[in-house]
Amino acid sequence: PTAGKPIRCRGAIARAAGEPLVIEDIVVAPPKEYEVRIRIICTSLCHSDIIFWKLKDPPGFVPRILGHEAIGVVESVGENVSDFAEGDTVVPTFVSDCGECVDCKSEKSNLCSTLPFQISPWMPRDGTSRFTDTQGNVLYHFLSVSSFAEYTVVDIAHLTKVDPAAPPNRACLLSCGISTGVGAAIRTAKVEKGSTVAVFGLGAIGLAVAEGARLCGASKIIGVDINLNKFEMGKKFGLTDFVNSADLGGKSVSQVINEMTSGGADYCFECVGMSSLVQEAYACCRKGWGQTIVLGVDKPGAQLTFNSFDVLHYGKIITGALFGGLKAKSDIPQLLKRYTDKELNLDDFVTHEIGFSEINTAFDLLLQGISLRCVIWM
Ligand code: CXF
Ligand code: ZN
Repeated sequence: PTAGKPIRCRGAIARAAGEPLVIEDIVVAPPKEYEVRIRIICTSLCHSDIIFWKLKDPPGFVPRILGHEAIGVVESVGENVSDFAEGDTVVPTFVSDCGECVDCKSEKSNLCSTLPFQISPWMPRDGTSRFTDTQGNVLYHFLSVSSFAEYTVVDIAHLTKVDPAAPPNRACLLSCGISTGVGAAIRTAKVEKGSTVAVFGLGAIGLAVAEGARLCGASKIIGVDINLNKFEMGKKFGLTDFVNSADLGGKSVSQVINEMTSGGADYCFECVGMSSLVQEAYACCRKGWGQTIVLGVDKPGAQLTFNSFDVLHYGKIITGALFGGLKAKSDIPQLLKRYTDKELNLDDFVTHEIGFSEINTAFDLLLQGISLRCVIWM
């Protein structure tokens, strides 16, 4: 009975940069063509939400509905939607996967060209909003998902159908962070059995890299962080060694890792978003075949510099990946199956679960480095 009509429901609105979200009634318009309206079951907080929540300007789009890691059920579909129907369980993603463009058809890329990744405050296809507050003011979207609301509208290219029997408080993690880390290890780097891996930054992304490397059979997985507690958490995801980067006795992290690995790790992953740490990672991946994979989100415009002779001489690879190089529509269901087959550890990422009305607590827990993932139930 709600199809085709606006839905009034609760949303957590970011009204000012860095200020607590406010839960208010919002109005969610019906989906337009190629769009689906979803009832969110649960969502979780990813560190990118915090980065954009704090941003003053540019772009500083407020008022806004943040959130981009979630799972939900299709409430209704717009015109030209044939692959989704009311009642389907779906995972939205900030990356699109149209399946038809040259990039989606290539095995070498996950960067869909039909709806290329952009940090836009609008719906990706027609550049308008589906949200208003009760005064009729437009609310901005976030990363094509906006899951901090009971209902949202998502483009079909940003939506993956999943097994409705899967536990939602686990499946939702595959919407962004855990897929990004696991994907970076298994798809972008293609870590081989017996490899040595160094992970810089042990938040959820770094620990998901460790988990991916563990699945690939890496023999040494070194975690670098300033918080020793993260090593304890990380053992459940395959971490074998720990380097406390705040206490190196005068050495650099790269020196320590070069010693631990007799000349450099096969794969280094930067999961903080700090250019100095990317340099360190690059300095301790092995000459000849070492790879450094950049996953951390730095400030817009941040630069990386390299010594040209080092690049020429050492033949190392440096690359990055959005969403771990995964294609959402095919890879999310596969990762979910690896979870239900008890191969992939998702359980230990969920350190906290709260109700929607307590959403600001999720921000506190992540900012203090206490949580990995806090699931927020609608
Ligand atoms: C990020 C990826 C890099 C740009 C900002 C958003 N995605 C999800 O957390
Ligand atoms: Zn994210």
